[in-house]
Amino acid sequence: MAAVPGVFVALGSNIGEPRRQLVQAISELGRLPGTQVLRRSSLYRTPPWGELDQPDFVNAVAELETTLEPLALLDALLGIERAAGRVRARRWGPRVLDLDLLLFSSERIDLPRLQLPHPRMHERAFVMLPLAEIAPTLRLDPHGCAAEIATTLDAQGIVRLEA
Ligand code: PH2
Ligand code: MG
Ligand code: MG
Repeated sequence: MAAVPGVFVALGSNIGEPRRQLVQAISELGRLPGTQVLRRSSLYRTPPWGELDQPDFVNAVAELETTLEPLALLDALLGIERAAGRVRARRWGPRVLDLDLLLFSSERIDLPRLQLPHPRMHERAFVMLPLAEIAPTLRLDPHGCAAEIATTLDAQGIVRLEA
């Protein structure tokens, strides 16, 4: 089967050594079967969103191409999270590694464990800034393209770390 590009994964961490864990996770994404990392954004330090009483996060976005099916990729992401020592605790709480599937090419999926495109990505500056860096013209209809959406969001406190 041909590898599909346009598969975007958001990465986040705010426990341990977030930068090192994100770089490690990106290299593990590239070692998944049938999968290559095509682009990855800079790392961004971002204030916590949702639950404010926790450390700042480091966030990034990577674009993959993969021959994996969406649910197989989701399982592989959970496997990388687990291997990094992720324990599932509070919703929106602190985490060693969070890998969220944002888009799988033009696929639309509405399952309890996987909704694609990710239904809330366009509201979150910690996702849209790194996404707009690597895919500014990517359309997220009906919200517009990634670069336009990113400029409408509150980016206060977000710092782009070196690439
Ligand atoms: N992830 C959350 C909750 N809040 N805030 C930031 N800045 N970055 C995240 O990745 C993040 C968050 C739950 O996944
Ligand atoms: Mg998340
Ligand atoms: Mg997650």
